[in-house]
Amino acid sequence: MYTNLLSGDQKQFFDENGYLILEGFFPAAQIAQARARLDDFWANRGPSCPLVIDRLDDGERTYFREVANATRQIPYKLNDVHLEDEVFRDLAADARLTAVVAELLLHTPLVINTLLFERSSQQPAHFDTFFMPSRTPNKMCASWIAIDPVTETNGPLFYYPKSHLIEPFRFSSGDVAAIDVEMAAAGAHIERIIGEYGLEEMRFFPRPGDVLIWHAQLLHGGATIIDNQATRTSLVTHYWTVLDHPDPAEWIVVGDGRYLLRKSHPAAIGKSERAAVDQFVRGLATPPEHLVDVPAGFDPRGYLLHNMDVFRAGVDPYSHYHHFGPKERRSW
Ligand SMILES: O=C(O)CCC(=O)C(=O)O
Ligand SMILES: [Fe+2]
Repeated sequence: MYTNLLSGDQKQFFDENGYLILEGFFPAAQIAQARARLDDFWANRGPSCPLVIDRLDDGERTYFREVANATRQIPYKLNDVHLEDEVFRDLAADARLTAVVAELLLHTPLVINTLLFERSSQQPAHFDTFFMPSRTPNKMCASWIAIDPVTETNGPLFYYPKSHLIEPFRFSSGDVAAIDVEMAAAGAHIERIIGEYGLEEMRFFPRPGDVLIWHAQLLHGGATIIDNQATRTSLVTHYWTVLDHPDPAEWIVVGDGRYLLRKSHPAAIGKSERAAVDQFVRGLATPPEHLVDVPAGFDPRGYLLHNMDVFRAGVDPYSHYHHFGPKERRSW
């Protein structure tokens, strides 16, 4: 186990600014291996490959094994490659990187997902807590590992230093987790705080092997792609801590005490079916009081999207989780 990898100045910088850049963190050979592995993925997508790919132009989610080779030319995101491949797992859960994350979160990190991009997400400014709030507030951060060099033309990651210090936006639930129909209001709030606090946009122009770590509440996004020919491969890893999943049955432990959340790959769900899930969730009553073992922060939408058999059977996600969730190791 590594300890004290960060200087006091680095920790203070992270606390004050909401991000930290680690130049030359990964050796060139390891990064070259990751780039080659991505080519392998595309060349050898077997019928049993469970990976799911999101097209970022139309939001369509498909099984990686089913998409045409031409899909590689549009912005896309491959989900959770770390569960299938040790090269990416060893980046996301690198012993030194997770030790750094542990020093920032003051607890043992748990890899909850990885997103492998070959181009910018072109995602507008957002907080990751919209989509994956940790159950223990602020015990979350993300790492962004550069696999390709980044320039102005291939859609750099952008971020707003110190934005993590601003009171978080709360949806009508009182929570930071996004409610789909309120995203326009969240976007307007973001525009407003950028002006009000005079937040300054910074862009990350890393060399391969550089890493940027951001705080759960740091405002960031992916810049517009100017040159679509120039790839901008990067691996994003989101970490919670083991506090959020205290049951060791939920961990995959690798090497010397590095923890991945044990989870299944999401199902590939078309846009119309996803809209049907959203509608179903909007119509749900709050959980009946006797369902006491539904954990705080339980996400009924996420539960259905991960367990489409439950949705297709028309079963209430709270009730299903209560009766079968933990027993059947259902993820959400
Ligand atoms: O790299 C990007 O384009 C942004 C990625 C991002 O915001 C994320 O994965 O949380
Ligand atoms: Fe993000």
